[in-house]
Amino acid sequence: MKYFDKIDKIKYEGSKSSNPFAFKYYNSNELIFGKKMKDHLKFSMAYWHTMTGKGVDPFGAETMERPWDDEQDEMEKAKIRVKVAFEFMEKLGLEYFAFHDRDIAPEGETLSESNKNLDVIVDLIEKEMKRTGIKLLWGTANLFYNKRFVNGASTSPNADIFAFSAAQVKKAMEITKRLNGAGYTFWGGREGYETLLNTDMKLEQDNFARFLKMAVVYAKEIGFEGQFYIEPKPKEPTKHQYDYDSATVISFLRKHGLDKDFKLNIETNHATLAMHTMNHEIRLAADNDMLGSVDANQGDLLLGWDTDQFPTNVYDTTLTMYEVLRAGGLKSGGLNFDAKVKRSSFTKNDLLIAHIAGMDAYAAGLRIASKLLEDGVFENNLKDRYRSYNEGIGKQIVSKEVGFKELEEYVMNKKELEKNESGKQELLEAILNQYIIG
Ligand code: XLS
Ligand code: NI
Ligand code: NI
Repeated sequence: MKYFDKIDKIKYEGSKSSNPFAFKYYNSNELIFGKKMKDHLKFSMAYWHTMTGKGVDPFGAETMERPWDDEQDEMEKAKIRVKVAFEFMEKLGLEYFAFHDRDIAPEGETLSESNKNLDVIVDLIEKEMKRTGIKLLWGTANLFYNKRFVNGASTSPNADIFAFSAAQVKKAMEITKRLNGAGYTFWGGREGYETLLNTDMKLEQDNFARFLKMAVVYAKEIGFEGQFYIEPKPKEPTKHQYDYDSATVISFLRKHGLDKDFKLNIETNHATLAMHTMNHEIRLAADNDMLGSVDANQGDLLLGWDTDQFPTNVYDTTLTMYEVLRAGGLKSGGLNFDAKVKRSSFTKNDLLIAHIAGMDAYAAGLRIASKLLEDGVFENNLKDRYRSYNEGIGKQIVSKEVGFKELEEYVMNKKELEKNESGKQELLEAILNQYIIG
Protein backbone atom coordinates (compact mmCIF):
# COMPACT_ATOMS: atom_id res chain seq x y z
CA MET A 1 0.00 0.00 0.00
CA LYS A 2 1.18 3.50 -0.82
CA TYR A 3 0.35 6.48 1.35
CA PHE A 4 1.33 9.39 -0.88
CA ASP A 5 0.18 8.01 -4.22
CA LYS A 6 -2.08 10.96 -4.99
CA ILE A 7 0.98 13.14 -5.30
CA ASP A 8 3.69 12.79 -7.93
CA LYS A 9 7.38 13.00 -7.22
CA ILE A 10 8.01 16.60 -6.19
CA LYS A 11 9.59 18.58 -9.03
CA TYR A 12 11.26 21.94 -9.41
CA GLU A 13 8.86 24.42 -11.04
CA GLY A 14 10.59 27.70 -10.26
CA SER A 15 9.68 30.71 -8.15
CA LYS A 16 6.52 31.59 -10.10
CA SER A 17 4.85 28.25 -9.43
CA SER A 18 1.76 28.23 -7.25
CA ASN A 19 1.75 24.45 -6.91
CA PRO A 20 2.19 23.70 -3.19
CA PHE A 21 3.68 20.31 -4.14
CA ALA A 22 6.54 21.72 -6.20
CA PHE A 23 9.94 23.17 -5.39
CA LYS A 24 10.24 26.88 -6.05
CA TYR A 25 14.00 27.20 -5.39
CA TYR A 26 15.39 23.72 -4.87
CA ASN A 27 16.67 22.50 -8.22
CA SER A 28 18.61 19.43 -7.16
CA ASN A 29 21.02 19.14 -10.11
CA GLU A 30 21.72 22.85 -10.60
CA LEU A 31 25.43 23.52 -10.23
CA ILE A 32 26.70 25.97 -7.66
CA PHE A 33 30.47 26.39 -7.56
CA GLY A 34 30.60 23.32 -9.83
CA LYS A 35 28.74 21.11 -7.34
CA LYS A 36 25.13 19.97 -7.47
CA MET A 37 22.72 21.70 -5.14
CA LYS A 38 21.72 18.39 -3.62
CA ASP A 39 25.35 17.63 -2.77
CA HIS A 40 25.84 20.98 -1.07
CA LEU A 41 22.70 20.51 0.95
CA LYS A 42 22.45 16.74 1.58
CA PHE A 43 18.97 16.93 3.04
CA SER A 44 18.00 14.30 5.56
CA MET A 45 14.67 13.21 7.05
CA ALA A 46 14.53 12.87 10.83
CA TYR A 47 12.72 9.59 11.46
CA TRP A 48 11.53 10.68 14.90
CA HIS A 49 9.64 13.81 13.97
CA THR A 50 8.38 12.72 10.59
CA MET A 51 7.59 9.06 11.20
CA THR A 52 6.78 8.90 14.90
CA GLY A 53 5.95 12.47 15.98
CA LYS A 54 2.32 12.61 17.07
CA GLY A 55 1.73 16.23 17.97
CA VAL A 56 1.42 15.85 21.73
CA ASP A 57 2.30 18.81 23.91
CA PRO A 58 2.20 19.16 27.71
CA PHE A 59 -1.43 20.27 27.48
CA GLY A 60 -2.85 18.16 24.73
CA ALA A 61 -3.13 14.77 23.11
CA GLU A 62 -2.02 13.50 19.70
CA THR A 63 -3.30 15.43 16.72
CA MET A 64 -1.47 13.91 13.77
CA GLU A 65 -3.42 12.02 11.10
CA ARG A 66 -1.13 9.14 10.24
CA PRO A 67 -3.14 6.45 8.47
CA TRP A 68 -0.14 4.11 8.48
CA ASP A 69 -0.27 4.00 12.29
CA ASP A 70 -3.73 2.40 12.37
CA GLU A 71 -2.18 -1.02 12.91
CA GLN A 72 -2.17 -1.83 16.65
CA ASP A 73 0.78 -4.20 16.95
CA GLU A 74 3.91 -2.15 17.59
CA MET A 75 6.23 -4.31 15.49
CA GLU A 76 3.77 -4.36 12.58
CA LYS A 77 3.48 -0.61 12.87
CA ALA A 78 7.26 -0.26 12.80
CA LYS A 79 7.45 -2.38 9.65
CA ILE A 80 4.83 -0.31 7.86
CA ARG A 81 6.61 2.89 8.85
CA VAL A 82 9.75 1.74 7.07
CA LYS A 83 7.80 1.51 3.81
CA VAL A 84 6.17 4.88 4.43
CA ALA A 85 9.49 6.52 5.29
CA PHE A 86 11.12 5.43 2.05
CA GLU A 87 8.07 6.26 -0.06
CA PHE A 88 8.10 9.71 1.55
CA MET A 89 11.82 10.29 1.00
CA GLU A 90 11.58 9.12 -2.60
CA LYS A 91 8.70 11.52 -3.28
CA LEU A 92 10.75 14.44 -2.01
CA GLY A 93 14.11 13.38 -3.37
CA LEU A 94 15.56 13.25 0.14
CA GLU A 95 18.72 11.21 -0.15
CA TYR A 96 19.50 10.80 3.55
CA PHE A 97 17.80 10.05 6.84
CA ALA A 98 18.70 9.90 10.51
CA PHE A 99 17.18 7.90 13.36
CA HIS A 100 17.32 6.94 17.03
CA ASP A 101 17.20 3.21 17.76
CA ARG A 102 13.82 3.60 19.46
CA ASP A 103 12.28 5.49 16.52
CA ILE A 104 12.59 2.58 14.18
CA ALA A 105 11.69 -0.34 16.47
CA PRO A 106 9.77 -0.65 19.73
CA GLU A 107 11.61 -1.18 22.97
CA GLY A 108 11.17 -4.65 24.50
CA GLU A 109 11.12 -5.76 28.13
CA THR A 110 14.85 -6.40 28.08
CA LEU A 111 17.71 -5.07 26.04
CA SER A 112 17.94 -8.40 24.31
CA GLU A 113 14.30 -8.14 23.17
CA SER A 114 14.81 -4.57 22.02
CA ASN A 115 17.85 -5.65 20.04
CA LYS A 116 15.89 -8.43 18.35
CA ASN A 117 13.20 -5.97 17.35
CA LEU A 118 15.88 -3.71 15.92
CA ASP A 119 17.40 -6.50 13.87
CA VAL A 120 14.06 -7.26 12.20
CA ILE A 121 13.50 -3.62 11.27
CA VAL A 122 17.10 -3.00 10.23
CA ASP A 123 16.74 -5.86 7.74
CA LEU A 124 13.81 -4.05 6.17
CA ILE A 125 15.58 -0.69 6.20
CA GLU A 126 18.61 -2.23 4.56
CA LYS A 127 16.44 -3.60 1.74
CA GLU A 128 14.76 -0.25 1.20
CA MET A 129 18.13 1.51 1.18
CA LYS A 130 19.36 -0.87 -1.52
CA ARG A 131 16.19 -0.41 -3.54
CA THR A 132 16.24 3.39 -3.42
CA GLY A 133 19.89 4.37 -2.95
CA ILE A 134 18.88 6.47 0.06
CA LYS A 135 21.67 6.69 2.67
CA LEU A 136 21.95 6.95 6.42
CA LEU A 137 23.36 10.34 7.48
CA TRP A 138 23.70 9.26 11.10
CA GLY A 139 22.31 6.97 13.71
CA THR A 140 21.92 7.55 17.43
CA ALA A 141 20.52 6.00 20.59
CA ASN A 142 17.58 7.39 22.51
CA LEU A 143 18.99 7.70 26.04
CA PHE A 144 16.34 10.08 27.37
CA TYR A 145 12.77 8.80 26.94
CA ASN A 146 12.64 5.74 29.19
CA LYS A 147 12.23 6.51 32.90
CA ARG A 148 15.51 4.74 33.67
CA PHE A 149 17.22 7.86 32.30
CA VAL A 150 15.49 10.14 34.76
CA ASN A 151 18.84 11.21 36.24
CA GLY A 152 20.80 10.98 33.02
CA ALA A 153 22.42 8.18 31.01
CA SER A 154 26.22 8.16 31.11
CA THR A 155 26.03 10.99 33.67
CA SER A 156 23.55 9.18 35.91
CA PRO A 157 24.61 8.80 39.55
CA ASN A 158 23.66 5.13 39.13
CA ALA A 159 26.40 2.98 37.57
CA ASP A 160 23.87 0.40 36.36
CA ILE A 161 22.34 3.08 34.16
CA PHE A 162 25.80 3.94 32.82
CA ALA A 163 26.20 0.26 31.94
CA PHE A 164 22.78 0.04 30.32
CA SER A 165 23.47 3.17 28.27
CA ALA A 166 26.79 1.76 27.06
CA ALA A 167 25.12 -1.47 25.97
CA GLN A 168 22.38 0.43 24.16
CA VAL A 169 24.89 2.64 22.34
CA LYS A 170 26.96 -0.43 21.43
CA LYS A 171 23.98 -1.87 19.57
CA ALA A 172 23.07 1.46 18.00
CA MET A 173 26.64 1.77 16.68
CA GLU A 174 26.47 -1.73 15.28
CA ILE A 175 23.30 -1.08 13.33
CA THR A 176 24.63 2.28 12.16
CA LYS A 177 27.71 0.52 10.82
CA ARG A 178 25.59 -2.18 9.23
CA LEU A 179 23.56 0.48 7.40
CA ASN A 180 26.76 2.21 6.34
CA GLY A 181 25.94 5.36 8.32
CA ALA A 182 28.14 8.35 7.50
CA GLY A 183 28.01 9.37 11.15
CA TYR A 184 26.90 8.62 14.68
CA THR A 185 25.52 11.37 16.93
CA PHE A 186 25.62 11.85 20.67
CA TRP A 187 23.03 14.23 21.96
CA GLY A 188 23.02 14.28 25.75
CA GLY A 189 19.28 14.38 26.26
CA ARG A 190 19.52 14.24 30.03
CA GLU A 191 23.25 14.67 30.46
CA GLY A 192 23.11 17.67 32.75
CA TYR A 193 21.56 18.59 36.06
CA GLU A 194 18.55 20.14 37.72
CA THR A 195 20.33 21.36 40.88
CA LEU A 196 23.96 21.41 41.99
CA LEU A 197 22.75 20.58 45.50
CA ASN A 198 22.60 16.91 44.50
CA THR A 199 25.13 16.84 41.68
CA ASP A 200 28.78 15.83 41.51
CA MET A 201 29.38 17.73 38.32
CA LYS A 202 33.03 16.69 38.00
CA LEU A 203 32.31 12.98 38.30
CA GLU A 204 29.38 13.24 35.89
CA GLN A 205 31.41 15.05 33.26
CA ASP A 206 34.38 12.73 33.67
CA ASN A 207 32.00 9.79 33.27
CA PHE A 208 30.62 11.30 30.12
CA ALA A 209 34.18 11.53 28.75
CA ARG A 210 34.82 7.89 29.78
CA PHE A 211 31.69 6.88 27.95
CA LEU A 212 32.74 8.68 24.77
CA LYS A 213 36.18 7.08 24.95
CA MET A 214 34.56 3.65 25.19
CA ALA A 215 32.59 4.48 22.05
CA VAL A 216 35.76 5.48 20.21
CA VAL A 217 37.46 2.25 21.24
CA TYR A 218 34.47 0.15 20.21
CA ALA A 219 34.22 1.90 16.84
CA LYS A 220 37.81 0.84 16.12
CA GLU A 221 37.02 -2.69 17.24
CA ILE A 222 34.12 -3.11 14.84
CA GLY A 223 35.67 -1.03 12.08
CA PHE A 224 33.03 1.71 12.15
CA GLU A 225 34.58 4.56 10.20
CA GLY A 226 31.72 7.03 10.28
CA GLN A 227 32.16 10.43 11.90
CA PHE A 228 31.21 10.83 15.56
CA TYR A 229 29.25 13.98 16.37
CA ILE A 230 28.27 15.75 19.55
CA GLU A 231 25.18 17.90 19.30
CA PRO A 232 25.32 20.91 21.64
CA LYS A 233 22.22 22.11 23.46
CA PRO A 234 22.17 24.38 26.53
CA LYS A 235 18.99 23.28 28.27
CA GLU A 236 15.85 21.16 27.91
CA PRO A 237 15.09 18.61 29.09
CA THR A 238 17.56 19.32 31.92
CA LYS A 239 17.94 22.82 33.27
CA HIS A 240 21.64 22.84 32.49
CA GLN A 241 23.06 20.54 29.82
CA TYR A 242 26.78 19.78 29.81
CA ASP A 243 27.03 20.09 26.01
CA TYR A 244 25.93 23.71 26.28
CA ASP A 245 27.17 25.16 22.99
CA SER A 246 29.96 24.81 20.42
CA ALA A 247 32.56 26.53 22.60
CA THR A 248 31.76 24.40 25.66
CA VAL A 249 31.81 21.14 23.72
CA ILE A 250 35.07 21.99 21.97
CA SER A 251 36.85 22.72 25.24
CA PHE A 252 35.37 19.61 26.88
CA LEU A 253 36.60 17.42 24.04
CA ARG A 254 40.04 19.02 24.12
CA LYS A 255 40.33 18.59 27.89
CA HIS A 256 39.67 14.88 27.52
CA GLY A 257 41.79 14.36 24.41
CA LEU A 258 38.73 13.55 22.30
CA ASP A 259 38.82 16.44 19.86
CA LYS A 260 40.27 14.39 17.02
CA ASP A 261 37.51 11.81 17.30
CA PHE A 262 34.46 14.09 17.26
CA LYS A 263 32.96 16.90 15.28
CA LEU A 264 29.89 18.97 16.07
CA ASN A 265 26.34 18.50 14.87
CA ILE A 266 24.97 22.00 15.20
CA GLU A 267 21.25 22.68 15.48
CA THR A 268 19.71 26.05 14.73
CA ASN A 269 17.18 26.00 17.55
CA HIS A 270 19.85 24.90 20.04
CA ALA A 271 22.07 27.80 18.97
CA THR A 272 19.33 30.31 19.72
CA LEU A 273 18.47 28.61 23.02
CA ALA A 274 22.11 29.22 23.97
CA MET A 275 21.61 32.88 22.99
CA HIS A 276 23.88 32.57 19.98
CA THR A 277 23.17 32.89 16.32
CA MET A 278 23.45 29.76 14.21
CA ASN A 279 26.16 31.40 12.13
CA HIS A 280 28.17 32.07 15.30
CA GLU A 281 27.96 28.41 16.29
CA ILE A 282 29.02 27.21 12.85
CA ARG A 283 31.82 29.75 12.52
CA LEU A 284 33.23 28.73 15.88
CA ALA A 285 33.14 25.03 14.98
CA ALA A 286 34.67 25.66 11.56
CA ASP A 287 37.43 27.88 12.98
CA ASN A 288 38.35 24.95 15.23
CA ASP A 289 38.12 22.38 12.43
CA MET A 290 35.15 20.77 14.15
CA LEU A 291 32.23 21.51 11.87
CA GLY A 292 30.44 18.23 11.23
CA SER A 293 26.77 18.34 10.41
CA VAL A 294 23.70 20.52 10.80
CA ASP A 295 20.29 19.88 12.35
CA ALA A 296 18.33 22.24 10.17
CA ASN A 297 15.32 23.74 11.90
CA GLN A 298 14.39 27.03 13.53
CA GLY A 299 13.03 28.12 16.88
CA ASP A 300 10.45 30.69 17.79
CA LEU A 301 12.44 33.43 19.46
CA LEU A 302 9.44 34.46 21.54
CA LEU A 303 9.37 31.03 23.17
CA GLY A 304 12.12 29.72 25.41
CA TRP A 305 12.12 26.12 24.27
CA ASP A 306 13.08 23.86 21.41
CA THR A 307 10.11 24.22 19.08
CA ASP A 308 11.99 22.44 16.26
CA GLN A 309 10.12 24.21 13.49
CA PHE A 310 10.82 23.74 9.82
CA PRO A 311 13.37 26.30 8.63
CA THR A 312 11.64 28.92 6.49
CA ASN A 313 13.53 32.06 7.48
CA VAL A 314 15.65 32.86 4.42
CA TYR A 315 17.76 35.41 6.26
CA ASP A 316 18.91 32.62 8.59
CA THR A 317 19.30 29.93 5.93
CA THR A 318 21.41 32.37 3.91
CA LEU A 319 23.75 33.05 6.81
CA THR A 320 23.91 29.36 7.71
CA MET A 321 24.79 28.37 4.15
CA TYR A 322 27.25 31.25 3.98
CA GLU A 323 29.16 29.77 6.92
CA VAL A 324 28.92 26.26 5.51
CA LEU A 325 30.31 27.36 2.12
CA ARG A 326 32.95 29.48 3.76
CA ALA A 327 34.05 26.42 5.75
CA GLY A 328 34.37 24.39 2.54
CA GLY A 329 31.16 22.37 2.93
CA LEU A 330 29.91 19.71 5.28
CA LYS A 331 32.03 16.65 4.28
CA SER A 332 30.45 13.69 6.10
CA GLY A 333 27.53 15.80 7.36
CA GLY A 334 24.34 17.13 5.84
CA LEU A 335 21.25 19.16 6.62
CA ASN A 336 19.07 16.98 8.78
CA PHE A 337 15.53 18.30 9.22
CA ASP A 338 15.31 17.87 12.96
CA ALA A 339 11.97 19.60 12.60
CA LYS A 340 8.36 18.84 13.28
CA VAL A 341 5.22 20.15 11.71
CA LYS A 342 3.17 22.34 14.00
CA ARG A 343 0.55 20.56 16.07
CA SER A 344 -2.17 22.14 13.98
CA SER A 345 -0.55 21.05 10.68
CA PHE A 346 -1.83 17.55 11.24
CA THR A 347 -2.51 16.19 7.76
CA LYS A 348 -0.04 13.83 6.12
CA ASN A 349 0.37 16.29 3.25
CA ASP A 350 1.57 18.94 5.71
CA LEU A 351 4.62 16.70 6.14
CA LEU A 352 5.43 17.02 2.45
CA ILE A 353 4.73 20.74 2.38
CA ALA A 354 6.89 21.39 5.45
CA HIS A 355 9.85 19.57 3.91
CA ILE A 356 9.36 21.40 0.61
CA ALA A 357 9.33 24.70 2.52
CA GLY A 358 12.53 23.79 4.35
CA MET A 359 14.30 22.54 1.23
CA ASP A 360 13.31 25.66 -0.69
CA ALA A 361 14.44 27.99 2.09
CA TYR A 362 17.83 26.29 2.22
CA ALA A 363 18.18 26.20 -1.57
CA ALA A 364 17.42 29.92 -1.73
CA GLY A 365 19.88 30.52 1.10
CA LEU A 366 22.55 28.50 -0.72
CA ARG A 367 22.10 30.50 -3.93
CA ILE A 368 22.30 33.83 -2.16
CA ALA A 369 25.23 32.75 0.00
CA SER A 370 27.18 31.55 -3.04
CA LYS A 371 26.74 34.97 -4.70
CA LEU A 372 27.83 36.77 -1.55
CA LEU A 373 30.93 34.63 -1.43
CA GLU A 374 31.63 34.87 -5.14
CA ASP A 375 31.44 38.65 -5.04
CA GLY A 376 33.57 38.72 -1.92
CA VAL A 377 31.05 41.02 -0.24
CA PHE A 378 31.98 40.23 3.33
CA GLU A 379 35.36 38.64 2.69
CA ASN A 380 36.78 41.73 0.98
CA ASN A 381 35.46 43.87 3.77
CA LEU A 382 37.18 41.59 6.28
CA LYS A 383 40.48 41.83 4.41
CA ASP A 384 40.25 45.57 4.40
CA ARG A 385 39.11 45.86 8.01
CA TYR A 386 42.01 43.82 9.35
CA ARG A 387 44.67 45.06 6.90
CA SER A 388 46.74 46.63 9.70
CA TYR A 389 47.85 43.12 10.64
CA ASN A 390 49.43 42.52 7.24
CA GLU A 391 52.18 45.10 7.59
CA GLY A 392 54.27 47.02 10.08
CA ILE A 393 53.58 46.50 13.74
CA GLY A 394 50.49 44.37 13.07
CA LYS A 395 52.53 41.89 11.08
CA GLN A 396 55.05 41.74 13.91
CA ILE A 397 52.27 41.01 16.40
CA VAL A 398 50.93 38.19 14.27
CA SER A 399 54.36 36.68 13.74
CA LYS A 400 55.06 36.95 17.47
CA GLU A 401 58.13 39.11 16.96
CA VAL A 402 57.13 41.64 19.61
CA GLY A 403 56.02 41.69 23.24
CA PHE A 404 54.75 44.31 25.68
CA LYS A 405 58.10 46.12 25.85
CA GLU A 406 58.42 46.56 22.09
CA LEU A 407 54.78 47.61 21.82
CA GLU A 408 55.25 50.17 24.56
CA GLU A 409 58.23 51.53 22.74
CA TYR A 410 56.18 51.69 19.53
CA VAL A 411 53.37 53.78 21.00
CA MET A 412 55.10 55.72 23.78
CA ASN A 413 56.02 58.82 21.82
CA LYS A 414 53.63 58.46 18.92
CA LYS A 415 51.55 61.62 18.64
CA GLU A 416 48.91 60.07 16.43
CA LEU A 417 47.62 56.54 16.30
CA GLU A 418 46.06 55.09 13.16
CA LYS A 419 42.50 56.39 12.97
CA ASN A 420 39.69 54.02 13.81
CA GLU A 421 37.31 53.26 10.96
CA SER A 422 33.60 52.65 10.73
CA GLY A 423 32.44 49.06 11.30
CA LYS A 424 29.83 49.65 8.55
CA GLN A 425 27.28 47.30 10.06
CA GLU A 426 24.22 49.02 8.53
CA LEU A 427 25.89 49.20 5.13
CA LEU A 428 26.67 45.49 5.23
CA GLU A 429 23.15 44.66 6.36
CA ALA A 430 21.73 46.74 3.52
CA ILE A 431 23.93 44.96 0.98
CA LEU A 432 22.87 41.61 2.43
CA ASN A 433 19.25 42.65 1.87
CA GLN A 434 20.02 43.49 -1.75
CA TYR A 435 21.42 40.00 -2.25
CA ILE A 436 18.44 38.40 -0.51
CA ILE A 437 15.71 40.41 -2.21
CA GLY A 438 17.49 40.67 -5.56
C1 XLS B 1 16.77 17.34 20.69
C2 XLS B 1 17.80 16.94 19.73
C3 XLS B 1 17.65 15.52 19.21
C4 XLS B 1 18.92 15.07 18.55
C5 XLS B 1 19.04 13.61 18.37
O1 XLS B 1 16.64 18.50 21.03
O2 XLS B 1 17.82 17.86 18.71
O3 XLS B 1 16.56 15.42 18.35
O4 XLS B 1 19.11 15.70 17.32
O5 XLS B 1 18.98 12.92 19.56
NI1 NI C 1 18.83 17.72 16.93
NI1 NI D 1 16.56 19.91 19.18
